[in-house]
Amino acid sequence: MAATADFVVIANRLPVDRVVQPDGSTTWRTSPGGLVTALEPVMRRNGGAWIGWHGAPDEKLRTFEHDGITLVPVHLTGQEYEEYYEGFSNATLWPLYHDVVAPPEFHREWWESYVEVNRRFAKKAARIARRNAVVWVQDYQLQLVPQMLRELRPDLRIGFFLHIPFPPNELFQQLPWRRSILEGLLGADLVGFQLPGAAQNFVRLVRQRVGHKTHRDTVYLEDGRTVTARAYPISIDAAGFEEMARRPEVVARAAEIRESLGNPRCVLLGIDRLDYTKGLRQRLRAFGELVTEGAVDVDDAVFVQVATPSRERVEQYRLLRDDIDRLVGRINGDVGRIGAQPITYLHASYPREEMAALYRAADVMVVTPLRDGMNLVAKEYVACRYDDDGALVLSEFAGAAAELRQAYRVNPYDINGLKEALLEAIRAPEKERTRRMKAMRKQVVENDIELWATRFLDDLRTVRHTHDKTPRP
Ligand code: GDG
Repeated sequence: MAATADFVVIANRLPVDRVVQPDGSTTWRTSPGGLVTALEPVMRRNGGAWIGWHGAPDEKLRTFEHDGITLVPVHLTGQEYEEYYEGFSNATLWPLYHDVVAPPEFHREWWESYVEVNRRFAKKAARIARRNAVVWVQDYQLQLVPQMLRELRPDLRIGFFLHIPFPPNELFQQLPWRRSILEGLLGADLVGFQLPGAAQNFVRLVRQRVGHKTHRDTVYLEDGRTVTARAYPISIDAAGFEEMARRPEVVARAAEIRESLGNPRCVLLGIDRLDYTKGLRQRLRAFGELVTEGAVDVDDAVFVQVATPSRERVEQYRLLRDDIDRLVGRINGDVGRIGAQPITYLHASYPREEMAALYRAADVMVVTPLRDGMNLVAKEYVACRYDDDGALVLSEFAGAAAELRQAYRVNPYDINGLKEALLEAIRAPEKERTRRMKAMRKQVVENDIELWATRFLDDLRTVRHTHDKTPRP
C-alpha cells in the first residue's frame, strides 16, 4: 500500500456493504448515510481514502477502489470484534458516555483489544497518507488513533470528531484508562464534539487529569503543540431527504401507510435503533397511560414504533428487547380492541424511502432519548415536512434540542410531563404546527451536513498548531 492519499477518513466501518450476486460473486454498495454523502465530494477532489472494517470477522481484504474512493479494509478477528467492538466500545464506552443509563462493564482484556485494534487503524493511516495530508478520525471506537498516528507521522493534520456525548468528570473518572483516552485524543489538532458543553468537559478534564494548561477552547501541550476543542453539531443531507419525501411513490406510500393503520386522526411515530439510550420505554408508557385514561382514543390515535435491530449480542440490548416486547404486549393487550391496536411495533430495518414515507405519514414525531449526541431522526423528520406540517416532541437530552428550539420539549424521565407534551402536540392547531415547523425547517435546511463537514475541515486546516511554549493563558 503506497502513500497515495491527501485526505484520509478513519472510521470503525467502511462506508460500503457487501452485496452477493446470484452467481456468488460479490460487489459493494455505498451504504446510505449522511457522513458518506457529505464526504464523497471532498474525497474525490483530494484523492481520498477511507479506512475501516468491512463487516466480516476473520477475513483479510486488499485495498480496493469504489466509486472514485480508495477503500482500505482493516482486518478484525472474531475475538477482537467481541472485545474491541461489542465489549469496550459498546458495553464500556457507550453506556459510560451516555450518562451511565446502563451500567458500564470494565474488563482489562477488552481494553487491551481496544488498544491493539486502534494501533492497527493508525498504522494503516500512517502508510496511506501522503506528506502533510489531512486525516479525520471518527468516533468513540477510535479515540487512541490520533496520538498513535501522530507518533508515527508528526507531519499530518489530524482531526477527531466524537458523534456521541462526552461525559463530565464525575462519570468519566470511573474509567480505569481515563488518562490514556484523553492522551489519545490530544494527538489531534482539532477535537470536535456535538455540543459546546462536551468540548468544555474535555478541556476541563485535560486540565484536571493530565495537567496541561488550557485557555478557552485551546490546550497548550508541553512540546509546543496546541489542541483545539470545539462544537460542530452534525446534520443531515436535508435537500436529499426533502427530494425523497416529494417523490410521488413516497407520497403514495405515506397515504397507504395511513390507510393500513385505519386512517386514524393522529399517527404518532418513533424510529430508533433499539438502544437503551433512546427512551423507548418512557415514551411507550406515556402513550399507554394516555390511552388507558381515555385522554387519547384508541380509534383516534396510533403509535408506530420502528426499532431497528442493533448490537444484538450485547447483553443489555437483549434485555431491552425483551423488556420492550413485554411492554408493547401489555399495553396492546390491556387497551387494544379487535381491529384497533394502540401500538404498532416493528422490530426491523427499512429502506430509506420507507423511512421518508413514514415521516410523511406521521402527525407527531416522538424523539425521547435519555441522552443522545445529536439525533438525526429528529432532523430527518423536519427535512421531510416540506408541507410545513407535523409536530416534533423532542427530549431536552438530545443534542438536536439545542437547534430545534420550536419542538415540544420534554424531560423523558418525567412521565407526566411527557404525557402533557404528547397531548399538546396531538391537539396543536394547524397554525401553531406550521409556525413551529417553518422555523425548524429553516434551521435544518441552512445547516446541513455539507456545511458541518466544511466547517470542521476549514478549521482543521487553519487552527493554530504550535505555541511559543510559554503561554500566558
Ligand atoms: C449516533 C449518535 C448522532 C434508523 N433505522 C433505520 C435507519 N435509521 C437511520 C436514521 C438515522 C440513523 O439511522 C440514526 O441516527 P441517530 O442520530 O438517530 O442515532 P445513532 O444511530 O445513535 O447515531 C447520534 C449520530 O451518531 C450522528 O452523529 O446523531 O446521537 O448516537 O439516519 O434514519 N435507516 C434506514 N432504515 C432503518 O430501519 N435506512
